[in-house]
Amino acid sequence: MAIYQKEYECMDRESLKKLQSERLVKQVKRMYENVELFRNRMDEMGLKPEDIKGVDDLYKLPFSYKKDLRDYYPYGLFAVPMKDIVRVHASSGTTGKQIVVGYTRNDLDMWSDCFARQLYAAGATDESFVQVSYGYGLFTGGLGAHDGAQKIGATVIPTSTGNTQRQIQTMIDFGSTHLCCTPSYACYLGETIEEMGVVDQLKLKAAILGAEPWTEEMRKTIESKLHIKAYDVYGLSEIMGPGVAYECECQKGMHVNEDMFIPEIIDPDTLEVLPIGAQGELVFTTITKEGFPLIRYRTRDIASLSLEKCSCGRTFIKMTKPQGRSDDMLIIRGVNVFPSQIEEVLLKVGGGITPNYQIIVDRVNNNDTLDVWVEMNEDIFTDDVKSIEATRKKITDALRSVLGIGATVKMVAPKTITRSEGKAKRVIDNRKLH
Ligand code: DLL
Repeated sequence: MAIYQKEYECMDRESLKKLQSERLVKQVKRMYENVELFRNRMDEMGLKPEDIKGVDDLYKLPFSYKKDLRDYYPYGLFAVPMKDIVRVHASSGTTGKQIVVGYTRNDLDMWSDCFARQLYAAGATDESFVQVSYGYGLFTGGLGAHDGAQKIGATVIPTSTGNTQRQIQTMIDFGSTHLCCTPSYACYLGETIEEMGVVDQLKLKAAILGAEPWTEEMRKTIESKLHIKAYDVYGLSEIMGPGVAYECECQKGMHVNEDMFIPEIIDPDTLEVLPIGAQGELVFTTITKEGFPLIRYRTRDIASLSLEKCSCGRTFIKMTKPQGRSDDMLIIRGVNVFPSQIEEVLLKVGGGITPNYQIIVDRVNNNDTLDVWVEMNEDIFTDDVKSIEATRKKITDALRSVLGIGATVKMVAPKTITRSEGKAKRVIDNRKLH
């Protein structure tokens, strides 16, 4: 498959380190001059821009946090005058006040390269039809994918989310070859396509899915429902948007766009930088961003990095699929549980259950409870009670063995769990209400 910017994507590691170092030194100097919070933090540490001579000095720099974006809301961390900011995006996340990010013309250009690299890696060209079913608006998904598709000269079909049956008709009529949306929406589209019985009318070859955690089991489900190859794309508004890291045809982790972002993995408790391969919190430094640069931003996403040679030829480091934000991690009866672990169990058990589920956590008599609602498909739903009970037991046993704690599994009728058009809301934690 073609590589969009081989000169960067396949750069030898030594030249890449040199490029990163040059860019980092410039970025630190620019930020010290233009971002008050950053200057204050450096001053407090007795650190001057001249002390940063290259990537080996990165560890000396102060971290930045989501709270900084809230404290300096809306524009207090921008490093250029507002006249140079040509677009803003915002993210509300799952908790609290929204955060605002801004881009210069050059930032948008670099960002579109990030997504263009992803599209090429998924086999798209100027002859492709890219349907963007991420939400358009303040969310970075829609416009981020849109600009990338336009950059490679593909025909963009900007459907945004929602109106699922019409989306599918458009997909058929306009001959969409590449689909960009969240994995949960791809699942919903797949389910509706099946119901409409139109899978053979699709020209779809690949989907580029991200913005929320999803498992390998979910990938298999989507690929088989839509008859496509599904690629994982990672990003976050604070750093850029979709395309901070992108998956190649090998589907073994996502290449981080290291000419623009330097990743680190830290231990979130000790703040120690961990060696390549260790799992921990992802931290990013933006080395080309002008409008809203960030140094050592703590993403709260849990992942690991790998420098293993990739057979696609790209030399950029790879990150694993984040299991979820540490903020999304549930602590149930003292045990850490990621919703994605539950998804993995459910889809592995398979046999009559759909990829739709809901996790309900509560506290009864000072004890945490974990309920997992699993939606059945029509086949098992109309089966006898015995086989439904057997599946329920299988799931209960598998959950206990993977999570190390018991869960109450409830099998619910087809179509009872709300479908998602954007990021799915899998967890209801009622403990916060008490
Ligand atoms: O979700 C940007 C994006 C749009 C990425 C479209 C990919 C595709 P935010 O709304 O700021 O930005 O949310 C960022 O979503 O910190 C992760 O926790 C999660 N996330 C994003 N991509 C993935 C992924 C966009 N591929 C937050 N796998 C991040 C798992 C992901 N989690």
